[in-house]
Amino acid sequence: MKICVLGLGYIGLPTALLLAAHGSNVVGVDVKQSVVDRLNHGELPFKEPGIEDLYLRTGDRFVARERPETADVFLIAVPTPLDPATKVSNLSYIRRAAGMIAGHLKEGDLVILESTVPPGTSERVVIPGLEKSGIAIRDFLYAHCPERAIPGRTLQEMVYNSRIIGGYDRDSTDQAISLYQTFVRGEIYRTDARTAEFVKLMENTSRDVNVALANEFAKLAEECGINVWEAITLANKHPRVSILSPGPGVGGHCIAIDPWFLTQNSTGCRMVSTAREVNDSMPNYVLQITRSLLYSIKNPIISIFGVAYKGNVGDTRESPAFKFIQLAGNEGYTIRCHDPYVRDFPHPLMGAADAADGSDCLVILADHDCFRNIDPAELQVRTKFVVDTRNILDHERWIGQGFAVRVLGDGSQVYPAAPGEGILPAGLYSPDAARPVATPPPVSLLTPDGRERFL
Ligand code: SAJ
Repeated sequence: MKICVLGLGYIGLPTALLLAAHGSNVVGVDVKQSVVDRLNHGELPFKEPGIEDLYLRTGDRFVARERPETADVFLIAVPTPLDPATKVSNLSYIRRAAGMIAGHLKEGDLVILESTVPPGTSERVVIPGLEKSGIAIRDFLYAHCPERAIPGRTLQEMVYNSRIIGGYDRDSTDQAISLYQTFVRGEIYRTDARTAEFVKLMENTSRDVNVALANEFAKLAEECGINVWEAITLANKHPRVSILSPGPGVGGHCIAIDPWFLTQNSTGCRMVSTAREVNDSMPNYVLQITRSLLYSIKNPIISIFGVAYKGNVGDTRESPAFKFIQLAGNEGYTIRCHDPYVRDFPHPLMGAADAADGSDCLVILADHDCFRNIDPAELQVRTKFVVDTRNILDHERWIGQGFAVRVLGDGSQVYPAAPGEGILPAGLYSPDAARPVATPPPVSLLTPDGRERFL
């Protein structure tokens, strides 16, 4: 079996390598010559656990090219970006891939779309593009098999996650299932192409809405004098509750984008777009926290730790760090960035010690595990402020080194602390003593014995 995989990015390349490692002859196609050249010299364009070993297991069954060739199966895994101005999907890469395949399509070939697309794209865009070959659908096979693997665990999830396979017809679904069964160990569920498109978008939209809920809980907890992290842990003890974690915003190439694919043709849906707004507002919220610490420090320097869109990955696509950096820059702050996972970033990246040197506030944006081990005693900062948006630092250790720690979503400390005295509660702070100049309004709580207590 010869398979052509179009798009050698975070999904296409691992999929191509898995297919090759399980016995198929695979031609990986990418329009970027640099990617093709690097791969043909044994160099992988990005990091992902296990990918180098997998590449070695493909032997001579994987080769990279700039153009597709005649094959039995074509698999499309190209980007589907969002036009930021209109919030409408840009399907140009999909159209181009379909056009390239049309030049090589034969009767009986199978074409699979893995890229995430708005509902109806297979019928309205991809299949008509393939039919430009002169071969009508039913004389070739077509299925949409949306990818579901999470960056950082891509290979494991590609093998062990369940898959949804939506064929144009029964034969298409059967053939696609046979192909995925060569390497997928999870369950494979059958449906039609349009439902598969919709299911994928529902999955990511549901995650986005749930992160937005966690972010709103964080803001509410601060207003109520509660530590949201403790509250979420307790709420999640309920057998039917599973609240996600707040953070500086939602990034990545999927969850920040896919909800718009679902609603782009709709006129009456509000919850999905509201969740997007909530998540998109989080960098502003983190800046507000940072500003409240720094507002009277002259020419403040802030050090951002973690510019990747989430922990333990080097991917910065749609990272909330971009918006935070832009807003902080507009504020006049000098910005330093540190991220041990990221290779390319428009802002210069520095080592942890250099980034922190002379800084007035460390802002933790991505929850890289290695940040847990940073020794605050080794950082030569000017002012000992740290904003932890992921609740990952060992706060006692930082406090022990004289830092004032402000944790996103933690409004639990009623009395203010200066640097060296503990976790800073929500509120505005004077720069020298880091004491609130405006304390949060009193909050009344009912104690377990039914008495009212004012914070
Ligand atoms: N995030 C939070 N709090 C959380 C969870 C996530 O703030 O509790 C943030 C992350 O920091 C990140 C963003 O959300 O900025 C998205 O991260 P993620 O880990 O939730 O998801 P992705 O984008 O890495 O991968 C998602 C996955 N989808 C689902 O879990 C439903 C993955 O399975 C998909 O294959 C992938 O999108 C995709 O390519 O569509």
